[in-house]
Amino acid sequence: MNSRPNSYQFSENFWWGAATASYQIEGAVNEGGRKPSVWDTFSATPGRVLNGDTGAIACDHYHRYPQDVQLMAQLGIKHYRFSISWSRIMPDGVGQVNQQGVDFYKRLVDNLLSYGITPHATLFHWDSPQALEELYGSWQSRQMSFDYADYVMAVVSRLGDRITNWMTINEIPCFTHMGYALNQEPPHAPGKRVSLAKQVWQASHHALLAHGLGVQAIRAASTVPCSVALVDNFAVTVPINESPVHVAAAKQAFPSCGQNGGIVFPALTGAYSPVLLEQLAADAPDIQEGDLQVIHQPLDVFGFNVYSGTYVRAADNQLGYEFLSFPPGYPRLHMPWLNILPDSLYWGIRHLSETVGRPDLPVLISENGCAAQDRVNAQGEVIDTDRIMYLREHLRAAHRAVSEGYPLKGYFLWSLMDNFEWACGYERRFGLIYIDYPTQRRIPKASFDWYKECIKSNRVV
Ligand code: IFM
Repeated sequence: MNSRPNSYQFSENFWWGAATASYQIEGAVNEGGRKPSVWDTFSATPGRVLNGDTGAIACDHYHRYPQDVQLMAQLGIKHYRFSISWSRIMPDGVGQVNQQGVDFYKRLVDNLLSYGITPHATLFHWDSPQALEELYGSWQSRQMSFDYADYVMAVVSRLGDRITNWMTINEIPCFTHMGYALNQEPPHAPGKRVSLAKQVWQASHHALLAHGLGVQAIRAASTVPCSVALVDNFAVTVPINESPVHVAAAKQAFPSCGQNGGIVFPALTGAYSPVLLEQLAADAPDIQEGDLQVIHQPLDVFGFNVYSGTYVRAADNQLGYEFLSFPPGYPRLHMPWLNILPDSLYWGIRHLSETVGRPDLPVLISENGCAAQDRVNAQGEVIDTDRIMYLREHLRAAHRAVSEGYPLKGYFLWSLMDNFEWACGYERRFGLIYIDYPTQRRIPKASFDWYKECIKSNRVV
């Protein structure tokens, strides 16, 4: 008998992992045959990124990956999610494959495997080749979807012997809706402003199509059985309390929250949400015949990135619900949007099952973590108890999902180490490992030891 009912014990086969992305950690932007991505151009443009930071050096992971993999082994993770840079593999976006780029990822993956760490590769985490931005405006063009699929084919046919866990695209709303929309704060590459909402939805439709074509390309190119996922940061509606009336309101509000109705719905059900299409009216994207079948590919797992959520309550209005804004003193970590709402993790998983209607689809938390105002103390330590509190509460929510029978397979903490946090540059730190950027010294934080203990004992400590 379990004498500690609240010990938050996970099953032996729960996957404990950590995540990063190419442009945020690799650096070496002019090495190994790589050519610029939209993020090189964007971050080099004055005023785009805080303090003028760029990913030119980042964590220098391109050179220091052996040390970073050693730290992963020390942490005890058995799963590592990273991304492959399109600009390293196909520097011009299309055509010639750059063998030096392929070789870098082979070295990294072989190193991971030698420590018994399973690689999970994201094929696109925002750093698309600048050449395609110049050629046809990247995601504004339908051609981008087909070029992405060719790139995927090139990667999987070369690395599919050692990587069997693939994630097509990370967070479509960010590089489309945030990349093109008017008044986007903070700005996001490519940072080109379009004049109509329809053009923004068209860009995300192209990204969905790329995902579908990418899944087909992975399955065609992999010579061994593999797992394929889409990663999305859909918006989570959280009931103000769990009485039936507010739970119903949270479900009803879900398709209209963020871009849910136009991204997670078509990807997982094969149709844009009718509620969203009605709201969008003339702003809805043009959908060609057959697109939705391509987009709605069978997946092996769904990657859910979760950081916060939106409270909803039932309301006596036409919709039957209302979204609630956060009160001024609501607890928040070190990003303007990082309101602490750990129930989002549980509710996101439950919505996938009950609201999107996919209880059959296994889920991975592909990102969860927080930025904190980390400081190295006089003893040379970083005591990030705020991060530990945030993570602990989210893992408890993950445990609730598992214990209620939802199909959660594992958890990837964002992030293994501090890195280039896009428009916020290096000022915002999400890592378990502190990076002293001037020296590139790695300092495991208190949260590193805490997570290590969770992994070792397979429970939330
Ligand atoms: O750093 C990002 C990551 O690239 C995508 N998901 C959110 C993280 C924190 O903002």
